[in-house]
Amino acid sequence: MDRDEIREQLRKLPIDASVALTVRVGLRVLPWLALSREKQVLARWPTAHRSRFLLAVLQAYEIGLLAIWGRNQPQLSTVARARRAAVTAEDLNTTFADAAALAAFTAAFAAAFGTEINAAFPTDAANECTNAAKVANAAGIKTEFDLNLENDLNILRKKGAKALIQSPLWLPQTLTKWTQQLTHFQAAVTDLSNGFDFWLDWYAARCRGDEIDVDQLKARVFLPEAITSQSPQLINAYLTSIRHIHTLSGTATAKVSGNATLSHSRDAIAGPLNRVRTIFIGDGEVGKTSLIRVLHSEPVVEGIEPKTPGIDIREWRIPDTEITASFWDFGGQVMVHATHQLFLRESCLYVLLVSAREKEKATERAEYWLEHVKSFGKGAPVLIVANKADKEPVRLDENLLMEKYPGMIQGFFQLSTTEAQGAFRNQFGQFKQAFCQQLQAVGLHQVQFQKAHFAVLQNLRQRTPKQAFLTHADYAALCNEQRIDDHGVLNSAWLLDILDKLGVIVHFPDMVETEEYILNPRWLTYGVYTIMYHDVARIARADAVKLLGSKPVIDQDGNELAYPPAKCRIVFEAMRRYKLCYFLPRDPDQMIIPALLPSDIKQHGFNYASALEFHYQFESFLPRHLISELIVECHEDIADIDGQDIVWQHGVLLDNQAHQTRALIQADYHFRRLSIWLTRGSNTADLLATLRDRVERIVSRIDINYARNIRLPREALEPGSSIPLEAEWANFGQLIAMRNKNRAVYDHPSGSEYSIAKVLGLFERKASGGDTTINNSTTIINSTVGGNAVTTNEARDSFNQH
Ligand SMILES: Nc1nc2c(ncn2[C@@H]2O[C@H](COP(=O)(O)OP(=O)(O)OP(=O)(O)O)[C@@H](O)[C@H]2O)c(=O)[nH]1
Ligand SMILES: [Mg+2]
Repeated sequence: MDRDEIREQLRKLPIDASVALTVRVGLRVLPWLALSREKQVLARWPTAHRSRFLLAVLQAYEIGLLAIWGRNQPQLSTVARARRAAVTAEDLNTTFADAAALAAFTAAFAAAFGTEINAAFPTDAANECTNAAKVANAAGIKTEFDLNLENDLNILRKKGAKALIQSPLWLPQTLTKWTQQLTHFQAAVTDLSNGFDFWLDWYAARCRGDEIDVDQLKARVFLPEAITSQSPQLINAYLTSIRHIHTLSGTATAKVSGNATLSHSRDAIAGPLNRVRTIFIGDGEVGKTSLIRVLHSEPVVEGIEPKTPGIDIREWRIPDTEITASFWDFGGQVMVHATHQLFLRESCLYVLLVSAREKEKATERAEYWLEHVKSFGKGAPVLIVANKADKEPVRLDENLLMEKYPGMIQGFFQLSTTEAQGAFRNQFGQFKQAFCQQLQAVGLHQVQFQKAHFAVLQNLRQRTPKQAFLTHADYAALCNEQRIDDHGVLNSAWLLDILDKLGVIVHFPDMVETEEYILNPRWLTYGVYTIMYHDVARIARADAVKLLGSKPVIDQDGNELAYPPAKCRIVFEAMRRYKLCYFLPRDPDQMIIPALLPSDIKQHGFNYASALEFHYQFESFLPRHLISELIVECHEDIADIDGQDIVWQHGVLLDNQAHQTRALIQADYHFRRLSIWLTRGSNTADLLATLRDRVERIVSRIDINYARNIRLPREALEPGSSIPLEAEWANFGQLIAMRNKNRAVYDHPSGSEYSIAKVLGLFERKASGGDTTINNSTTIINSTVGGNAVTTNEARDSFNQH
């Protein structure tokens, strides 16, 4: 059958039929996937990527299958895009262009792009069928393939897409050569030894035409982020572990075939935890706590809500579901913005509140917080609430925000929490509906727990009222009891990470010094924020202990949180580890919290005129934690002038003995800039390299764009170039790109000319061992600046020119 014939047939059928047919033909040619000249299956794919590619193809089939059952789910398109993005364009052009992979991959993805399935899809489907037919032809099974294709179309016409997917893949009389090839395929897949047994069973079930369990299929397609970000081996282990999850009707499905066994199969029946986290953010007094009150049907009276000290945690059952949302209500005071990063997480729903202000201001504040979500929440979904609309309407530039944060914003709402049951009743109803929908969408991606995991969780919950801590040894014993190993893929460390993401415990993997996990997240948040809100930049340990123990604290479940002196160390350690504070080297009993230092500049007498100047210009916002963390990292070098440490909230003077150089660092939030001035000396470039390294490491944790600029020193002017009246700047990355292209002179737009070698000679560390500068970076990406290919670093440096 040729392409046009197939297309004509598909045109007469619902779109599902096209999806089902493409998935079927893809499945049929799967055993020929990436066949090398030596007839080795998978061998055409680079060894290092084989598992990843194979998993991508198999997951693509699953997306296609689910599209047949719930094609209009917007979440499915999101998942399809994410999986597609996991395979780079380069992979697709080279390795995936492989005929069998193409049939499998593109067809299944095209099928899943919900809204994009349109009248053209039967054509695409017909293309994939003919591609698959070519593979069949090359494999010498063309006649068999055609017979089955005819048969598929027959079933589609008579019984529809779902029936087709749940019928045997091959007519019995056509299973000759194919079975031989299947054996090769199975051997190649088993050789990968990355847990693909699961998929071989899965494939066997598709070949038999087993019934599709849609709930299970959903659980496999909507994987939690904590899983998708892992290796194919872990993803496969997870898929294996959820084979027996509860279906919605509550019965365990055990239609697994083959002889692969689960390590804990007899007690593996479990399901999702049914918990999602929502984070309420926004400036102080915009009404976050009030909105949470309204959702709990509590009255809101203007003027009586106290400031939220740090983070409050409350639970809320999503109406008509089994899912409980935990609301994390972040206090909006500026001094704790830097601290919030510790507790912002991915895979949450964010509710961002702004309140009535002039348009630019409200939009700017929304952007400020959206940058946080983008950076720390990895682009999680956000609902934007313009609150206090009873006073005056909040005017937000919605188009600008939608454009700047594509895919993140799921809705805008004008609300009044004081009038939520009055004049703004309808608006509140709309918000609540969208809110519940979004929570359920986040809930789709829940981790599916095994019974053993649930048992650990339950045990931890029972302990929480009595104790806020769990020793590492107790946790190990608990896992041991439930036969959760400390090795293997879904091990006790993995469980710990998941429990942290769910907000059940707080676990900082890097805090090896402490011997305990914190069972009650509130214990740590309350501890850290109590110290931050005390608003004293220098505090002795003993006083901090007194402060923490000064009044009883009750958590959301009514448990009293105790801060015995021995445990307070954990709060200090978390703050030190996460660079919220440092201890004075000359008096280690004194804790210094840079974010709480006075904001007035300290007198430092630094000579700007002769200094070299380098700065980071941030595109959207200067992260609050950057300067505090930098101060903590450099605290041993803080200059002491007349017995005074020269450090303040937004800046610091460093006296670096090792490099015999002074550096002044200052953050300017208005201009979104971090400036570094350096005294000149033989080691200036070394100190700059160290500082750059630190700054870039801190900001690399978040997804943010910046440019690196340098003030062009006059001594680097080319002979004959007139001395400019004002300071002139150049983009550091661009200068390096020019130097790498053997350009000698930089033409400043003002007309001045500078020697590139002289400029870079002052700012760059001489190339020797252990060099950390970027001048040897050669990665070329497909991006152009002014028509020239540039390196990744340079591309980032030039964001403001795009
Ligand atoms: N008129 C009016 N007042 C409101 C509204 N929502 C909240 N308020 C009042 O605004 C003040 C601040 O509200 P909160 O809910 O405490 O604000 P918040 O965002 O939690 O503040 P922080 O905890 O400091 O970050 C309180 O006095 C509320 O009563 C509203 O929609 N209209
Ligand atoms: Mg509050």
